Amino acid sequence: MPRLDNNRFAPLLKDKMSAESYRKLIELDNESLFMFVGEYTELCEPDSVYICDDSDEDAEYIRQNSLRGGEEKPLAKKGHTIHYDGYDDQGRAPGATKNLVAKELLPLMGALLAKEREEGLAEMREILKGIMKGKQAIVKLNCEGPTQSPFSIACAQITDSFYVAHSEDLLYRRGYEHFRHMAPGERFFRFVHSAGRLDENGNSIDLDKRRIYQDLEDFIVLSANNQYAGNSVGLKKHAMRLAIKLSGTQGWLCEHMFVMSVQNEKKGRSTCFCGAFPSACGKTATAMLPGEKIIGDDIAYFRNINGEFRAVNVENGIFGIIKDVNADDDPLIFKTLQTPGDEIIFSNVLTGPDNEPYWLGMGVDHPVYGWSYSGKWFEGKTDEQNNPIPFAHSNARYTLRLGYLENIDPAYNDKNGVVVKGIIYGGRDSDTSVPIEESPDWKSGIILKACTLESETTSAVIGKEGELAPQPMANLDFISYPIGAYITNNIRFVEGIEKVPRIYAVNYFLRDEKGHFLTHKLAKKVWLHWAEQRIHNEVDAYRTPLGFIPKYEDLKSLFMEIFGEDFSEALYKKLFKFRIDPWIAKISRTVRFYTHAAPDCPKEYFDIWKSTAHKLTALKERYGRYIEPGAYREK
Ligand code: SPV
Ligand code: MN
Repeated sequence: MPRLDNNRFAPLLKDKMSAESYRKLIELDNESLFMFVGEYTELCEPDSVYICDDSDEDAEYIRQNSLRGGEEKPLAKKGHTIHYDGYDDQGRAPGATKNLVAKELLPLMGALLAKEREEGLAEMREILKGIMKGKQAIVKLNCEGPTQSPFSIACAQITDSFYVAHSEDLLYRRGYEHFRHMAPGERFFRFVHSAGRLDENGNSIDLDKRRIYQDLEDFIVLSANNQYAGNSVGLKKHAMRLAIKLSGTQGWLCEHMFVMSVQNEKKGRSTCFCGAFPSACGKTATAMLPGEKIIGDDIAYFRNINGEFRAVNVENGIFGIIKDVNADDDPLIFKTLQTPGDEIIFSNVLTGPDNEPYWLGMGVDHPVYGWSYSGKWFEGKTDEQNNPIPFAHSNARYTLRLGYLENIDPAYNDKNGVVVKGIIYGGRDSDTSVPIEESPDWKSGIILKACTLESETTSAVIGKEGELAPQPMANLDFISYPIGAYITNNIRFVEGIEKVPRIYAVNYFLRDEKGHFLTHKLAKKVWLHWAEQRIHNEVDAYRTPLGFIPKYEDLKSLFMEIFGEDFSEALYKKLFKFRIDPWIAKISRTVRFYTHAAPDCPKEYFDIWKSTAHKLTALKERYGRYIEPGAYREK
């Protein structure tokens, strides 16, 4: 391959790589890839560079090195390992995360994380200079979506963390062969990550220099001085921000959504739903419902393929929140997490004296001492402010391949994706939205169900927990171009789609006056089966000011059929009454939010929110504070 051998980086790369690695790189005959590896090898100065192909030998090389260097430690069960992110590095770090955009675009970015591009790149060059000294850099090629499909986006990651490379091997489809088949000059996403200087426990020291900068012009993300996968694993949230930007210019969508199919055994049919929920609001639990089939739990690409609304799961694994995963609430994941032989990385949970992992809400007694994200842990341990340190972090996670799950949908690898019939938007509120409501149409679904989504903040993001925050499409942290245009692209995506999916809003978190949840965790299965029946035009519904809700009898039958459980009419009325005041308040928060968050938001959307609030205010005169299910009449 003389062409690349003459490249200005060839001598450097030959020097840093084994002959085998160099051969793997040069065989791909991809000049951009060669330049990318060369440029960042020159800047980051690793001692050596290892190029991975798709072989199991290379996957094992990564795994073994992660263990050898102490980034992961073996747990009692075969294949299970534990990784600890450093203290204060256990969630996404929005303060350190920026979308790098041209100066002219900055005023339109509103609430989005943004920084002037040239300034950001210069800052990163400083931080990355020599950052990999003393370490090996691993170059790993993966693919977003099934390989060689209309959805595929090839990705190249350089990292000095074997844990990050190992996570990518579990979470994404291997992409070396995909690169081999790419057309000359075809775009791919590029990621550079360094954990930076490490302390004696292998944790990143320079958290003050933690940065995650996405260059949206060049489709490259630079990440330094962190380990938490949401900050370090290129193909996850970094690629998502790049894909959102790219999709916005190409007419497809990248959404923060699970993909799953509801199984109606009686009718012998499988119906695909996608759902957006902010972090820790029941997304994985919905995707993993017992008796249904999972395709993915976090990120979906949507494309119009021959007039059909089709989706793929971008990923090949799950990086899931482990808190509250127990035998009763999430039986399938719980069982998988106990299965020896499966390759599973646990992170930020307690390692007990028996070398088993223990997490919050596991449903078993945990040991009174062990090793945890705060180091050596013992019952009663407190931090500097005298606050108790829990034995495991509330954003502790598990990382595993989807293929380990017994409920995987056989369609999950289909190159053209699956046809989507329903879209769900789910937030977390204790007193506003009903458990499930169907939107009258796509556009109002986007404006009144997706754009009004809010959530109480959780530990998936570093910062204060429990505050109500707007979360357009559950995607606020990942939208990478002005929000108004993003909403419009969502609305317009269905132009030319023959059968437009129905949109549903769900809320699993309604509480009674004493603060107790009104339904058990698996009740979501009933809401989904109701939506499935609606899609197949088998159940009627009551009109509400914002859409349609189930009738009592239909839910009663479903609770009986699915759980053998009685569902009382009193509970139904409590759950499904339309709460006018909280909705008016929600809409006024929405208007306030978009006014500052989305400077490019079209007036039309504000008009819809404002007229909805007026309509609700008028309805209060007629119905009082609540509208009982079935009582509402459209004028
Ligand atoms: C989320 O918080 O939405 C996640 C985990 O999926 S992270 O990778 O941290 O974004
Ligand atoms: Mn997510």
